[in-house]
Amino acid sequence: MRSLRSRPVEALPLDALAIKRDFPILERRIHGHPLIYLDNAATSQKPRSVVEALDEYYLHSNANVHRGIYTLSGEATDLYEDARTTVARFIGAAESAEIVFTRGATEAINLVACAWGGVNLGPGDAVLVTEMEHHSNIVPWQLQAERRGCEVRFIPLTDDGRLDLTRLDDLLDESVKLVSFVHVSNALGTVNPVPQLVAAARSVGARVLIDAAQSVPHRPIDVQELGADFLVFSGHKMCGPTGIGALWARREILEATPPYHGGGEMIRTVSLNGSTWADVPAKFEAGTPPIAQAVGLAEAIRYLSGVGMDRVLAHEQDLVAYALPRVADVPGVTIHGPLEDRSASVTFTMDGIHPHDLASILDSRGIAIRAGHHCAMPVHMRFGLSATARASVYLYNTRDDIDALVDGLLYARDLFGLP
Ligand code: 7TS
Repeated sequence: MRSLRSRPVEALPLDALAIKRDFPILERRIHGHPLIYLDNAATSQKPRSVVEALDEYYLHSNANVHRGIYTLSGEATDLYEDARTTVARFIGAAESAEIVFTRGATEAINLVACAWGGVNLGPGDAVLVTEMEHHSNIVPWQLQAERRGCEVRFIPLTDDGRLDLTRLDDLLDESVKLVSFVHVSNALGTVNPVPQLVAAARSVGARVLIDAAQSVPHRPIDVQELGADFLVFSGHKMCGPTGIGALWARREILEATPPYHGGGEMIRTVSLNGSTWADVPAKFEAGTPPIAQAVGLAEAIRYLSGVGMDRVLAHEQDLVAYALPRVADVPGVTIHGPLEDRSASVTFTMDGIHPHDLASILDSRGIAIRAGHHCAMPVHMRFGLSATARASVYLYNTRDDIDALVDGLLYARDLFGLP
């Protein structure tokens, strides 16, 4: 299956202006200015082909899956299962049964925490996460800690926003049953050293979960190369619809894990005395699944594969290398997170202007950035910040967008009367 993955032979530069034309929303004007969308870490925009695939599904093939023995239901089932295969190939899974559709990364982590954690975590056990996690990779483990008496430990951060692995030996012992970490930080842009963390986890027999919400949309991912046990991501950050994402896990782990939610679709038999479960992945997909969303996600993957994930990554790296020194050169700006080996977002603060004011001044010029804690409060506490501003790029952003951002930051200083 891995050989079928779409990877261009060479990473020719992509034509971001042509790509921009595939995204109708980017033709909008906001307060009289062309929209410059720089909040891609929160959610991406959608190409026309994804919206058309949703339309086509609802207008021509809509039915429930795995149920009716009639043409439409068969079509909807094929589309849904084909989408699973498309996702599996995109991330190099060994088989499509290793893909569980969920509402997104958050639900996928909660599934692992509740279902896997329910039989693998107890008093005396620990889950090791990091201080740079999104709340969705902290809170589910804290809930398990309350329910099961296990402990949550945190790998601390260095001053430049990387994991401080010098503390790993103290934190990692045989009581750690799972090491769960973000591949690419949404708050700092840090790219974490997966091989090193996987090897460390293996040395104490722990399982590994990778939160790939900010990596699957932006770089080629091969779950077999990464070597983890679980990997999660969301469709809406990768040109797909909201309401769908995926958990990848090795088949034997899924088979050994009890169900998460109970209901239709996930059973083999039900009697008044008890029930038995469907095979994986259906065992984890109770109720009517997000069928149209799966169809849309598959179309998003075809779109991204058509561009080539190597080219998406190279384009974003070029944009961030262009953006970092220019944003840093604006008077009063501090960049947070590493300055090298980083991802597609630039997180910063500006002396004298609160990030929320900055975001609303930029909005008055049609520029959308995120301000706040980005669902990573512990990161902000670590650096003594209550909020930051974050500009995050995707395949349709251009150097002109970065220039507009920098002009907007200078304009904000003018407006506040700052030198
Ligand atoms: N993990 C990471 C690293 C994320 O960046 C996000 C969302 C999630 C998990 C949760 O994804 P969801 O689709 O289940 O909500 N991050 C952001 C963000 O940075 N701004 O808004 C959402």
